[in-house]
Formats: sequence, structure tokens, C-alpha cells
Amino acid sequence: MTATQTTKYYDVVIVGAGFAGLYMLHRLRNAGRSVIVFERGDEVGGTWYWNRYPGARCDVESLQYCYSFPEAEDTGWRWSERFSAQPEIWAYARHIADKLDLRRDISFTKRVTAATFNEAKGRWYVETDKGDSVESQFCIMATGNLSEPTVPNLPGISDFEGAIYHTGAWPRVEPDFTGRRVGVIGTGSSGIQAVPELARRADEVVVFQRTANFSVPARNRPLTDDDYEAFKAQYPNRRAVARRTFSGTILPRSLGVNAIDAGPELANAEFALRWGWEKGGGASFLNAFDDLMVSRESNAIAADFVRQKIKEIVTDPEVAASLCPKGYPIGAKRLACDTGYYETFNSPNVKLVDLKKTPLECVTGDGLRTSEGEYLLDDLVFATGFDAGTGAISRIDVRGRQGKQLKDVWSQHPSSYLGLMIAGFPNLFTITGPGSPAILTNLLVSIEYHVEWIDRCIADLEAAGHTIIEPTEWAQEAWSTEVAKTVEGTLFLEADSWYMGANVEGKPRVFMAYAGGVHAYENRCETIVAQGYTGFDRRG
Ligand code: NA7
Repeated sequence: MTATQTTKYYDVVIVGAGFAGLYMLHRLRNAGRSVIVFERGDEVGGTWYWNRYPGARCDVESLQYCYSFPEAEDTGWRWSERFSAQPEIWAYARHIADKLDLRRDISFTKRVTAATFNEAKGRWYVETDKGDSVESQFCIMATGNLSEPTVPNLPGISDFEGAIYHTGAWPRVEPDFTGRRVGVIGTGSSGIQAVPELARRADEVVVFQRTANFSVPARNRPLTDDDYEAFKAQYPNRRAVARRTFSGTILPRSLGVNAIDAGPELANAEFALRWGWEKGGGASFLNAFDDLMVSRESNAIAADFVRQKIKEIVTDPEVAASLCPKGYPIGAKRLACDTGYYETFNSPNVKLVDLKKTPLECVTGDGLRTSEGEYLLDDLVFATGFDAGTGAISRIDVRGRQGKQLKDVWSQHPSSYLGLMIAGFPNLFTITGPGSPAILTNLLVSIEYHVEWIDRCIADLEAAGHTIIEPTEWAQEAWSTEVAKTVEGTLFLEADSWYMGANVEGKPRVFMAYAGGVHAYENRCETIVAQGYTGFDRRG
């Protein structure tokens, strides 16, 4: 579209009011810029707004999965558990929005449908499904990595007469599952978290598993005042240390050796500590040794440990065998953290259907049919994941220079420079975009770094007397090569994961993250800035 006199101008349009959009708004507003945020939900919170399914919980400790910037401190917030559940994280997002008075610049229930760059004017034109049309110098996608749910196109799905839910688009009014027979399709993190909770609420739960996933106990517990004071006493230091780690999270230290050198006996003893209360919870399990994601032999020791635990917990040997993941390395798909998942299969009201043995044939009016027979169900819960990384942005008609469509660019390769900008799309930023380490890290740490980087980048651009910034093609290609190198030789490449885009038909099979760690990544970005924004063309 072209600008009309009625098109309202903002310095910056932000798409999304999750943790990324909220902090970005705060930073830019503090810098004196006019900003509007478009959010498709009717509240702030992003991922934690949509993923309100029973059992939804973060796998990063609450005291680390929160903002660390000064104005977010001392706002009177107190986490109640070691790993927070969705209602508390969502309440935190709302609390921050209140304390920083963010809502006045957020336009809710608006889905951004198009963003078009007008080269002659150096402006973005952004449209929503509610008829908004605004003009801005910069456009920032704070759309999240796991925000476009995928529902498999199962034959007969439209015949189903019961209710259908997706864990990533859960209704605002909690469904009542009392007395109902619920089918859950999908056993990634979301299914693994939802199943124990649904089993408590429903009459019967049938879990349809295509691929068994590795899961370790979350070891969640209430946060005592002592825990709280101990962490808070060293708070700034701990947050700074986290940023110098691989994952942006402080975890029990690795033993500093390879599991293969330690040998199975010592390795299993350490895994036992990390399965238990002593060192357990979150990503601690995979942090035990240095070679778990590069050595097949070491990885097999860890995988065997988990399989042995499953066999000890699940009383029916056939069910236990089906629940044991096989055919890919532990950690190559995101390791799930559960609270009583495997134990749930000992309940008389929970049944596992192994789709590898009895494939799904179709949905019927009142259930699901596999090669073995029909399961009668009142409700279907899809825990089938997301078109991750590129999905949410690709659904917006984003057009850069010469009408180039971002969806087309990404249909070949999820290209970007630093996960922050894309060649051909001037003044468009992506917070935690593909090509950054974000999806392998504590997202709050990655978000804060990107927000601060973008804020400074815009200020530096202005100070240098320019109005346009865009990465060069060569810098972007070199970055893609560098990203690919970080994952070369690792076991991440050996699973059909959403990290690889493998869960979405037709998506390029490329590992979407920089796997060199938060610290190395931030150093790279800082060097690029210090050298005068190497790889970026600044003009206008
Ligand atoms: P995931 O991890 O992508 O898991 C999706 C699950 O759904 C997985 O078990 C899939 O099996 C299953 N799935 C997908 N399509 C089908 C069909 N057609 N039939 C049967 N089963 C299917 O998504 P989550 O929401 O659990 O987790 C995403 C991230 O959120 C997680 O990694 C954390 O970072 C938080 P498959 O493995 O493809 O055989």
C-alpha cells in the first residue's frame, strides 16, 4: 500500500506483546521514541498467554526466567515455586506491564497481516486484520519462536463431534474435563506436561504417541524465603554470570570431563544425582558431562540411564517399552521436564497407544481409529507443536526491497544476519530470530540481549546520521555458514526435531539456531558493533 495523509506515523512498530515486545517497548519509549505494539491476544504474555494448558510450566528456574533490567527489579514480585507454572508467569508479564505502564501503547486483538517496506520513503507500512494501517521507520518482530501452533491434517478431523483443543492455543475459559474421555495426540514437552494433569481431571485419558520423548523429573518445589534470600543476595552477579554461560542459565556444573572417559559407573552415579533432588531439574541432566551432544557413546550412556528409569517406574513392561525413546540421541530433541509423567501410566484411567505399532488411520465422529480399533473420546487435545522459529513471521505478508517476500526467502533457508536482521529487509528486526542461539537458551536472557542490541543499534544509526540499516548478502551468507559450523559434528543433527524444521512438511531442513552458546554469540555481536557494524550497510 502507499502512505495516505491519514496513515499514522510511529518511529517503531512492534509486533507481539510477549516478554520480547514488552521490554522492547519499554526501552524504546524511554529513549523518547513513538511506538505502537500490535498484539493478537487480548492481554500481554505471548507464549505464556497462549500456552495455558493444564500442567504448563517453565523448565528454567523462576529466578532466572525473569527480566534482569533494573526497572523490573523491586517491583514487589515474588516467585512461589522453583519452576513456575503458566498462571504465575503470565501474572508476572501482566505485573510488569502494569508497573511500567506499558498497556497504553499496546493495541490488543490485532493480528498484523502485512508489513511492506517503501524504498523511496524508507518507511514500513504495517496493516492489521482490524483495518489498522500505520507507517514507521522501524518494524520489530517480537513474534516468538513457538507461537504458530500446528495441527496435523488428519483424515476425518472435521467429523469429530467433541471439543478440539491445541496446547498452544488453549481457551481462556478452562474446559471442564470432569467425567470425560480425553485423547491427547503428541508427546513432546507440552503433551508430557499436560497428560498427568489431564489424568487428574478427566475420567479417562488416551495418549497417542508417535515418537517417545526423553523426559527427566523437573524436581519442582516451593521457593522458601531462605532460597529466595540466598539467590537475591547475589542477584546481579548471578544474572551476569548466566550471560557468560552457554545456555544463559546457571546450572549445576558439568563434571568437566567426557562421560566416555568417566565410564558408565561414574557417569550413571552422576546421572542419578541429576535425576534426583540433589542436582536435578531443568537442563541439569544434559549438563553433567562435556561430550553428551557430540559423542554417540556418551550420549548412549545417558539415554540408557533414562530408559532404565522408565522401566523402573512404569509397571506394565509393554507400556514401559513403548515409552522408552529410541532411534535418536537424548537432547537432540528438546529434553522434556515433567512432574509425574511416566508414573501417570500406572493409573488405571490412562492408556498409551503406540502409533508406531498401531498407526493412526483417521478421526471419526466420536473418537480416533488406529489399525487396532476405535477409541471413543469426548475431547481431543493436540499437543502437536509449532511451526517454530520462522512460522509466525512467515504468516505475515512481509515485503522488503523490490517487493521481496520474506516467506519466499525463508522457504529456501531460514536466513538472517545474527538472528537480528535479514538482507533485503531494511530496518526490520527480529527478536530471537532464526540464526541466533535463542531456542537453545534461557529465552529471557536472549530476549534482553536482543532488545538492548536493537535499542543501541537504532541510537547508533541516528548518531551516525543515517536512517537505514540492512545486512549485506555476503554477511548473511557468512553468518549462515558460521551457524551451520556451530552444529557440525553434534548430535543435534540426528533427530527429526522442530529445531531442524523437521516437524513441518515442506519446511527447509536446517538447524535453526547458533549452537555456539550465549556467551560466544554476544561476543560476536559486540565485536561487530565495536568495528562499526561490520556486515551492515548503513545509509540514508
Ligand atoms: P513438539 O516438541 O514439537 O512435540 C509435538 C508432538 O506431537 C510430538 O510428539 C510429535 O510426534 C507429535 N505429533 C505431531 N504430529 C503428529 C501426528 N500427525 N500424529 C501423531 N503425533 C504427532 O511440541 P511441544 O508443544 O510438545 O513442545 C514444543 C516446545 O515447547 C518444547 O520443545 C519446549 O521448548 C516448549 P513426532 O515426534 O513428530 O513423531
